[in-house]
Amino acid sequence: MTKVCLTLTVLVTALFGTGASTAHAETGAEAWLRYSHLSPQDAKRYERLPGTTILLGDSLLLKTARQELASGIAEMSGRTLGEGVNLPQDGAIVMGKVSDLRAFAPGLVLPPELRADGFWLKSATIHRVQCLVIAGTTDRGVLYGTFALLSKMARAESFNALDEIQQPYAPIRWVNQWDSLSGKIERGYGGPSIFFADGKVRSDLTRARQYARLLASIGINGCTVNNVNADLGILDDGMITQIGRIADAFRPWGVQLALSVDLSSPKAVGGLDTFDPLDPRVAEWWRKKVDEIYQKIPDFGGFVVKADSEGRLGPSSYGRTHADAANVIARALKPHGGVVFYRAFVYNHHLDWHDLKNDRAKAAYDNFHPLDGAFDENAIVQIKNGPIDFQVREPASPLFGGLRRTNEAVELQITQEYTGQQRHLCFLVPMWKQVLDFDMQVDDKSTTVKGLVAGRVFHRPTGGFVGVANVGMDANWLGSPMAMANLYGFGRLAWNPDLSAETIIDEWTRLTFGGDPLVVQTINTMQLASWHIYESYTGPLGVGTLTNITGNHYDPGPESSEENGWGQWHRANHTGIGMDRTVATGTGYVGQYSAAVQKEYESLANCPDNLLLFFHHVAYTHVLHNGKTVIQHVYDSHYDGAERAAEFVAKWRALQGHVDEERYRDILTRFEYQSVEAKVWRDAICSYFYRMSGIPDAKGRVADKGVRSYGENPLTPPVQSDIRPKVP
Ligand code: GCV
Repeated sequence: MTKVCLTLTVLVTALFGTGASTAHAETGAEAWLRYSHLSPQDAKRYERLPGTTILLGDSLLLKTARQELASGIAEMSGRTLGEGVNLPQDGAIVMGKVSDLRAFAPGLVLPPELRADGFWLKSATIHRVQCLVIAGTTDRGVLYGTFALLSKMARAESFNALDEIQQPYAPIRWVNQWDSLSGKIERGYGGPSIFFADGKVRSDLTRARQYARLLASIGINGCTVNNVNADLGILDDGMITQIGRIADAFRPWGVQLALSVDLSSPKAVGGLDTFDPLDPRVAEWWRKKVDEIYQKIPDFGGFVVKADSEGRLGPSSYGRTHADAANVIARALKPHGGVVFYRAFVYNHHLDWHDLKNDRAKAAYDNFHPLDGAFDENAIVQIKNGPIDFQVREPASPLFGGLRRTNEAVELQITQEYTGQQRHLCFLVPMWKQVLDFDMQVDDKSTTVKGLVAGRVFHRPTGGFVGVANVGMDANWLGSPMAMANLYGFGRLAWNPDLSAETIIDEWTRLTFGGDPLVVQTINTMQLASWHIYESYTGPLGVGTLTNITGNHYDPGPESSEENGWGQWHRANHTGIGMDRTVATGTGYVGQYSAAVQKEYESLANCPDNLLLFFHHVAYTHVLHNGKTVIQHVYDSHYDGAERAAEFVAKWRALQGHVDEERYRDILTRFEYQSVEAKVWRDAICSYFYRMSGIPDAKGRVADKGVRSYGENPLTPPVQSDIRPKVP
């Protein structure tokens, strides 16, 4: 299997860089850009598609767009597009900026002003000839319009009377990679880095080019290539020259490259005796370093900074604020148009857990709310979706509603660190949507998280969406073909957070597996149910994490997530469970929300069951809104979740013969593994709470299986990567 994958990878790699794809070797490498040959019936819809492209301009991005269109159409329909300058009698596909279209087709009524990178797809008559227009406000917009058109064709949507405007919800639509120069990826489950190996940039950057193409196809316009726990060597002169090669690979796809940097760099590698952000020598150091970067990478995007967090140095070393730290870098970037993302993931990981008022969840708001208005206009505070750390369910971080005069971006985690590490199916779009749609009710007005981060609520100059992706060298990018729905979904939501999870998964499934109704219906249903199922057999009722928090963040480990400084999670004891975060009797975290949201979370009566244990400590016998006691719900949820996870196997088996054999087998093995793993979780967690509470399961299923909280799974999923955590 591995050998086959490798051989196919080489084949794909050889052909894929320019946008041309292969004869569809089913490794998952092409992800949603498969451009499968259309059935004769579907192909009929596109018979009248013009056979010539006319490009209004000659920029690199426009040329990329034309090439992508030509190769996509050739693969799907077998037709070869010609390239023209003048309109032929049988029409043309006209591609260019709206501003250039005005001159080319003066009679055409153009759409009202679009935002940057927006596009217009229009079936139009130009000079009495029937044409198809792909127009963008920017060259990047034309490329995005091209991908949108090809996606429609791949899903057999008609182009008749096409008249569609799309524009991005926010200017920032970035991914972060947590790659280190050694080639390892922190929390990466899809193989080693596509950018770095052995302390250097890889000599072959084919995968980086392919990645940029995938990102562009879903509207992502920036990528930070190295870990937020940044290697100090990333800013070495020689390294910047090497990194320039990655930027070259990204450029044709309109993806800006950015770097994570360590705040202590001026001292650690810059030869200064300080990194105090208010020291003029430090400001000068950053200015020179940034100038040097822009000389080599003129379209450089900017920096991401993790400071005073999990052992990284920060402004507290000099009694300075996070705004001081962000601004010294922002000012160096400003003349070049770059931005700095300053992460709000700042907390004390040595909290005294004996003190019940201590609460890691409060940290981001406590640290950043007082600094509102102190950040420069090209600084963006990057905020994780929840107040803790990418758990299976958290409320939206109150910090989103706590900044009015500061740019914000939401940080979502595509790589499934706490949600099954790509070995379990867990489609995260429904979870992300709950956060993005959450109404913070600032000033008693409708103020959704998506509106806040996009800068729409408080009229900020920039902001948006960041996803921690962590793709790797595995042929299928994330280690599992099904997990790619999360990367696709992130891009689609960053482009348009109003899209429903149903729409997004339906697009993804059709593009990834084709339009067979049984396949589409089965995969869509499984994906849409998967987050809830995973939550049911791992950590229901908003209990946070029950995973092994001090180890691999994967196995069940409810004991490990208590009584340590890294955070207080579930506070289970012999009488009750949950973390009291109320204002009245708890840590006071609830007080960080607007008054209207506080009302929802502060009282047991209003708090939704699915977040109960995040906000309240209750007796095991407390009765939920759904009528069950907490302990019985815990038991039932784990049994139900494990059963539903096991059903994935039979559902998938029904697709044999409808999905190519290679992906069919690969995914089947994963579901078989997951079905066993879900039972391991069920037994570990039920057993733990039975020991804790002493209350038997009303249905007689639960027994005390001993203190070791996780069992053995004899199955292993197919592993393409050599750096996955080992199954215990
Ligand atoms: C990159 C969590 C992860 C870390 C990660 C950190 C962060 O703690 O476990 O691996 O570090 O978040 O987001 O900075």
